[in-house]
Amino acid sequence: MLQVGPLLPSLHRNLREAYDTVLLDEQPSGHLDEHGADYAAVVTTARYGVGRELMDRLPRLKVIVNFGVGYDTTDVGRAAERGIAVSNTPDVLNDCVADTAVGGLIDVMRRFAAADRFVRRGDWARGPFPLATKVSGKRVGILGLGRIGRAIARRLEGFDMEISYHSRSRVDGVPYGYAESPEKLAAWSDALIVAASGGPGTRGLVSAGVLDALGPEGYLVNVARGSVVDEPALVAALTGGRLAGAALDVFADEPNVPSPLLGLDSVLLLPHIASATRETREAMGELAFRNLRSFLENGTLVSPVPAP
Ligand code: 8YV
Repeated sequence: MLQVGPLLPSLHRNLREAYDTVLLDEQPSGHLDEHGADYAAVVTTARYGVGRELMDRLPRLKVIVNFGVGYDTTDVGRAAERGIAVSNTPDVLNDCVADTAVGGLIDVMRRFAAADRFVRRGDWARGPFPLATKVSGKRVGILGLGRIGRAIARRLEGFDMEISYHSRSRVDGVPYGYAESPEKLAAWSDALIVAASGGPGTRGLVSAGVLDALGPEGYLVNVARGSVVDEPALVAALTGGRLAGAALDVFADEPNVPSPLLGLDSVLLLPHIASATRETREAMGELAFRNLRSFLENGTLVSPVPAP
């Protein structure tokens, strides 16, 4: 089994104990020229994945086990062509990602992190912190009403918020309004939460036009992928005062954060931590391990990614 990228220590340990595990990072360059055909299984994370180039160097590959719900770093189209099975870790992280989205929304509207900086700077002695924006009762648009989007919506109901969404298609049986386009959703919303999956289908979905529709009183929260938002347009809107604020857990080129955002008090910047609790990461590791074991024992995955 080939490990691509660092893994959660407990997952790494379990893999090493159960299987002959080779870390690609520790191999000399050219390792795959000689040994590429030795590997039937790869375990990786959503951060690294298996792109086309790496996949093509593994001619006997049968399974890619991805730690993470997102699999935009793996070329699933190519995997399907080659009959390579791919798994991810859905559901077990819904709560933590939804908690982070709601926490980010409240933080950026009430400006808690900015207020904390205000106190630490000693500014309180010079006067009160400027008034912020009320959270409860506001209109929130959710872009992508999958499992995580629905977990976010359920939480927002507790804040008496009005909720609408836009997804590729309408979701049956939910009590939320459907907007025909991201622009229409943004125009209606006080805050827009991005919970759509990454990948080519959603690249730049939150465009300059969507940000304009959200407007100077609007807030953006992104717990999905940096690629879903036109990042230069977002930076321009925030620095130009055409958006009230943003809570961002994901960026186009992690770990690099656009430098103009670093000095902005209206932005909450998080280092891709939405799923990063001990409980959730352990559950993700267990699910990844069960996927590999199941595939190697009986050729089936516990949580296969949907067909592309
Ligand atoms: C993790 C994520 O940070 O699940 C995902 O898609 O983005 C996060 O949960 C990631 O899996 C770690 O590589």
